Amino acid sequence: MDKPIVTNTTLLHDALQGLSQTQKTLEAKYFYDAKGSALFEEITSLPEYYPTRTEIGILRDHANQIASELPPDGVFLELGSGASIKTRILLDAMVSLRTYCPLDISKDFLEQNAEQLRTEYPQLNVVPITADFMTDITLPEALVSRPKLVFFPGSTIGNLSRAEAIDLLTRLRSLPHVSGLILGADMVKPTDILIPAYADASGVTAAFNRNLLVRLNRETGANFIPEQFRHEARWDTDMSCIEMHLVSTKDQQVELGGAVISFDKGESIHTENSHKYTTESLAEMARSSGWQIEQMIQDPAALFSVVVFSAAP
Ligand code: AVJ
Repeated sequence: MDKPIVTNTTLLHDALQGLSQTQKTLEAKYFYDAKGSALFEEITSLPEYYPTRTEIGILRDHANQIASELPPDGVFLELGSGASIKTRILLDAMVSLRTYCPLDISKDFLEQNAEQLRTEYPQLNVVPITADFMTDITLPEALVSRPKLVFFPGSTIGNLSRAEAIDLLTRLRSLPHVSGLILGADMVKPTDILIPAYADASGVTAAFNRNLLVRLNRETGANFIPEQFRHEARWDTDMSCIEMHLVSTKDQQVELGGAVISFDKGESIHTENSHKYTTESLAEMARSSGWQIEQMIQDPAALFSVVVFSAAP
């Protein structure tokens, strides 16, 4: 038998680790290869997937009010790609902004988007920072003493556990000269809205979920048959969390990095958590991380919140 070709040893290591647990898991961060990123883009315009369009609506309707949070000579620091329409809505409203720092783990993506923004906003100093905000947020020396407003949109925070979210918010609160944080957070709502948002009728989210297995096959030489796993979205009431799973449709075995992984029919791989919040749980997170909630801006149906945190003591 030929030895499978492994091009991503970190992915192989993490997958072996996750798939050897009682509840098999794969980490959601691995969704975003080129194909996965394109599928996520497609998800954001699905009729069932309300978060992106709702957050954009809130940002548009309250752009000036949010932009007024920028302190004089402030740096606007965004966690995430900075590629999006959301960034531009706020950049357009922040007429006095001189320095914009997108922070992202993917260097190529960052540089490409930074170049694009420099042409669109010639007066703006775009300073991309390649970093994993889950481990370290180190700013260039020239920016350390400048006042800062942080932007963390998209309910990306929802992927984090409660403890991880509080740890991140605490680290953001302790950035030198930080004055505020604009956070996008998705709210708890009835399951007849939540479940279809994560299990759409046209099957795009299912393809996004199964693409993890396609990626594992390509980058670790595994031999998953993606069609033999069914996409499922579940609501965990206690955790206020949507869980995505890939459920094995039969007893089967998969080879991965020299190991054989057995699946019983009906056994699942847990692939993502997407936490949903309430005004109370957001207030509690703020308290636990040293932030003050200044405003909680919502759409009329209260599906999504853009929360304005201030560092005021
Ligand atoms: C990118 C983490 C905000 O949780 O809604 C969308 C990812 N997963 N559909 C979310 C996702 C399935 C998304 N976040």
